[in-house]
Amino acid sequence: MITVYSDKHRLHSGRGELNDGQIMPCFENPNRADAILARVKSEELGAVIEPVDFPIDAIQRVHSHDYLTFLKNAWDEWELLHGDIDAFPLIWPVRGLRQVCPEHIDGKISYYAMDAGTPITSGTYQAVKSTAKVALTAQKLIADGEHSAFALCRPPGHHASKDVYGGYCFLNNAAIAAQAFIDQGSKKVVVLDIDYHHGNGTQDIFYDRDDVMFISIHADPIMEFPYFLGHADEKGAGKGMGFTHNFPLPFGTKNKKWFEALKTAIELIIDYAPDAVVISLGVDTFEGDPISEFKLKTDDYTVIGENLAKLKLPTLFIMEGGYDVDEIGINTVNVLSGFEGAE
Ligand code: Q9C
Ligand code: ZN
Repeated sequence: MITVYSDKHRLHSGRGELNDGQIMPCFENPNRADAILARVKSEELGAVIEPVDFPIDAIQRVHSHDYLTFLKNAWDEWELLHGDIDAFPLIWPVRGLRQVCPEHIDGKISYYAMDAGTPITSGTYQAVKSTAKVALTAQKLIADGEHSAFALCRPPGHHASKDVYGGYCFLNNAAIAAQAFIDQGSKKVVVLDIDYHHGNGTQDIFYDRDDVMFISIHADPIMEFPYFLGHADEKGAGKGMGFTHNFPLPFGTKNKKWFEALKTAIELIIDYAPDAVVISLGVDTFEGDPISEFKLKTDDYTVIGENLAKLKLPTLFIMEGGYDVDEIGINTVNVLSGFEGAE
């Protein structure tokens, strides 16, 4: 399996995130991608290639013009006022407040952010543009005939919506790739999100559509981030009704219950019969993950890959979360080699 990777992920490296009431070192840091790349190489998964350039259009199919302009200028506007300090929001437009975007950078950050865990730094915009290109390059490999490909995206994307960033995510790499399949003629695409957290951004982007089915297995939002989306009764809207499927699971979930949900998800995919599958691949379901409460083990990741291969569909893996840096490479590459081994 070919891996698409760019060193530009390093340009996004926050100094800290607000976690449990304290500024702590970022869980989402460059060491994650370094560890995955090292394992891809040591396991000889396949060639590692650089992303190619893409016009901004492919990103604009998913994200609004105003949001992309904000991301492009946010750091410069912030640094001018506050200096070389990571940019964070301090207020949110909650119930009773108006959704009107302010002009002051502090207000704009608060308008577009969903959490205080996601710093904007000097290199964030360049890094996230590059990671969208990583996703699009891997998507193109599949459009050109590869059966599978791995987009080693960092930072991740599935919490980012049309005009919202947060949960360590800025551009929704999986949604951008799924939309690219549709724009190139695919009639039906599935995004299967197996990150520990609900992919609220991806769900929101495709909620009223029947050409992109969204399926997510994740920690129940009554207990876990992103808290405000991902319940089982969210099924889609309008002509998208019935094309969103959520499998919220409790803290402590082990492989048995997790694989039951995966089995149901796979049956849904078979019934839908898509032209391609995009996997939002998070390995923060791992028992050793520092911010998560599921209990999957290293060998389970191989079985996940084997199960996904049974679909016999073109499959694009997009990297999302996973914060146990010592094990993230092993667990991620286990999914990919499990997939290849079962083909
Ligand atoms: N106390 C992804 O996995 N905050 N994002 C965690 C823990 C946000 C995770 C705080 C977690 C976002 C892509
Ligand atoms: Zn996650």
